Amino acid sequence: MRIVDGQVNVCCPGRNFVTLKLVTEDGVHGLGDATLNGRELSVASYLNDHVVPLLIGRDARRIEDTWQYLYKGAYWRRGPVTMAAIGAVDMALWDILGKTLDVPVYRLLGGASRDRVMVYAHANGRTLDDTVAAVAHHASLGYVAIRAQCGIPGIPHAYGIARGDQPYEPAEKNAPLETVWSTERYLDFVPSLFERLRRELGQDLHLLHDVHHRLTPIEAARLGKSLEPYGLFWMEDPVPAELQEAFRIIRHHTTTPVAVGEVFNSIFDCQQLIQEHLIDYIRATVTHAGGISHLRKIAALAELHHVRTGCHGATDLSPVAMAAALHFDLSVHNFGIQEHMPHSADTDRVFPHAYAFDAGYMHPGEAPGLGVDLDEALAASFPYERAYLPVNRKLDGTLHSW
Ligand code: CS2
Ligand code: MG
Repeated sequence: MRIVDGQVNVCCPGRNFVTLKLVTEDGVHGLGDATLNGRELSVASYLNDHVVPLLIGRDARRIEDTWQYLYKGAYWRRGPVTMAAIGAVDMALWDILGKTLDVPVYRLLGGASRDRVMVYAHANGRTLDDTVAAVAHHASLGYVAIRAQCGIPGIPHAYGIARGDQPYEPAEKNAPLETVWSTERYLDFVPSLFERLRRELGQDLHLLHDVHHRLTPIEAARLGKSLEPYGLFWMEDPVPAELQEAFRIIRHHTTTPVAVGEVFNSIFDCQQLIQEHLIDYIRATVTHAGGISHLRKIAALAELHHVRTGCHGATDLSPVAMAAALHFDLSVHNFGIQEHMPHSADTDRVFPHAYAFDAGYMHPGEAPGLGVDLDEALAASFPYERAYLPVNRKLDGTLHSW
């Protein structure tokens, strides 16, 4: 079953997506998501110029060997561009295998370990009142786990808050938006949000919060400690994670569970975090961490150390990645939770899919392969638009972590 063609589709049905399509000599095609938010065209070039020519003529069934060939053969290992490209190839090959055998991908991964996949929603608001209302609204939609982000008094455009009446979308068209940050105001304010959420909405909901890499370890320890009375499901990305040993400081001071890894691209980014039990949830995902094959290795290491998965699932991961994540989530034993940020109606039309949401849970569906397609004619009506994630400065103008 030789690969005879590979095409890279770049489209913008509300936000940019890069999709790899591989075709076999039997006319079966598979899709992979290669979207790297704000740096999309670099992965498109990596695939078009350097990877697709190597795939022509290869046996599409040799998924692991192709992964090793692209990873080790490049000499230049790891990095988000390389790993997103390899991830897209890997997803496309699992998709092809499932279609060829006429089974959904999760069956090839050992079958379902659970009946359905718990997901968490995003709720955000400019004020405490707005945020409490947004969390209550998502609970009324059936979500059992909700991430709460709130505007901070005195901080314009706090992280994770929608602008105007639009749904929250991290990237901005043209130049990056410059936002302002104050650790002091944030640390003073955030506990009041969760105190109110618990008081008004009770103990049953799983509540999550994303710090977006903005604190130092001792500040993160203080935040975790101050949130302990509210029993969070997790505190996400409390500090930049390049320095894995820094998490020892957080761990030493607080029992608030820690989730990390949406920017990780390989098992080596989280090896120490997992082996030393410094985190509770690993958020690496199929696109940016080298596809289903590599993510399963991360999950297997995590399983040994009581760490569960919590895959990144923001809107910059396309429906192809969402489907792949759901097949992974359904099958892997140490699954924890899956992020779910619904895509725009245009995105859902460009990528028709078999996966579905029902009362706080999702399922990848029973279609063969990943169960997602790409409407290329429709995608062509949404051409690429340059967009960037915001940058973040302290009150005195110093560039801060984003
Ligand atoms: C966020 C994302 O979903 C999350 O947890 O951190 O919104 C993130 O900012 C984007 O996905 C970056 O591409
Ligand atoms: Mg995050």
